[in-house]
Amino acid sequence: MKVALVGLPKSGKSTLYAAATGQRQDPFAAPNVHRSVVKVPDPRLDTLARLYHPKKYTEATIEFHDVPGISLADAAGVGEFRRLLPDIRACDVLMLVLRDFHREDVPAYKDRVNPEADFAELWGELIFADLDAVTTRVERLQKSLQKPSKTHDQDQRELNVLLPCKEALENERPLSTVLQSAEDRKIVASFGFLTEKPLVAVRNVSDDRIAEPDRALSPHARHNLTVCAAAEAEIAALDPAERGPFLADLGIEVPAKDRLLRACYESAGLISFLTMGPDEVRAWPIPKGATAVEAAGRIHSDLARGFIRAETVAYDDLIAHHDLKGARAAGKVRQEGKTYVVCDGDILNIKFNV
Ligand SMILES: Nc1nc2c(ncn2[C@@H]2O[C@H](COP(=O)(O)OP(=O)(O)OP(=O)(O)O)[C@@H](O)[C@H]2O)c(=O)[nH]1
Ligand SMILES: [Mg+2]
Repeated sequence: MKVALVGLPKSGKSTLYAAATGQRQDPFAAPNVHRSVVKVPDPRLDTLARLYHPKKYTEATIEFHDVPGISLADAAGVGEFRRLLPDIRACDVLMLVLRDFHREDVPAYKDRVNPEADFAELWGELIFADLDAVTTRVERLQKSLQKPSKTHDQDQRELNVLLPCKEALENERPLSTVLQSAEDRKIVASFGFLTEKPLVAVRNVSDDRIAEPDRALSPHARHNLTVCAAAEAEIAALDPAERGPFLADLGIEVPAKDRLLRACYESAGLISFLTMGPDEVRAWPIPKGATAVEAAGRIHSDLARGFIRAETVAYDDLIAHHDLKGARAAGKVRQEGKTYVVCDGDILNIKFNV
């Protein structure tokens, strides 16, 4: 999964990126997108690794993209946003970083500190960028449909999906409310529409307000987090042993990194299934509602193609009966078919034949 940190200039994106990834940005680096992969900690994997001593241990990962600030105040800023758009469109989740701290030495965008207003401004820009892409494509399709062509039926299908999209965007409704069926989403997937992606709103507060509760900034955000990016970046840089006392001192229970990762996972509608063996224990992200054969395909296309059944045990059942042998004796190991809907924490052993 890829997550784009997006926001107005100097809202604290690179600082939040440091908090999430441990990678500090060189302040003099060129204003390009920076990427870093973060392992998603999963205590269930730790336990399985202790039980089975595998050679390898593989967490799910999230790739964060630190996008330079989007300034919409002038033509140069709008041009810069255009340049950055393909990278943002390639991400699965948009994390909007909204400034809610005052600092004399770091001028605020439009001289205001107002996360709600900043959200609304960014939101308008997301809608506009999608509308721009849809309008251009609709015009092109309408033109090509006037002449006979090999792609006529395909173009007509695409137009049928895009016209309601255009109407929604003109009424400032996001595409997540229009593109309901998997089929429609597939037809327009290559656009990477911004208003189709889940949004996580992060309100970046100053150190003295670090304990403020999360606050909804917009009904369009699936998750709203209150974070002090500057303090959290320091926390991320600490030795794990030093972290506990530092957090307690600040009055924080969970470091921002964990909250950010969880919000990304949940907003993208992902769960994890697990695999284990002498070679590797591993967590695999899949969409909620995915079936056993889809989970198998996530591991390797051969496993989906030659799928016979999935030997399945819930992680909690395995632990309650100490190990696989115990779980089996208690009748907790099930044989599931292709259409079984995988649950978070299912340990799967795919039987296949190709
Ligand atoms: N007090 C305080 N300062 C912060 C916080 N987050 C960021 N800053 C400061 O604000 C300045 C800008 O932070 P960055 O993280 O570089 O902001 P940015 O959004 O990446 O900036 P651009 O990429 O230029 O748009 C830096 O001097 C940070 O130290 C915060 O939570 N509290
Ligand atoms: Mg930055």
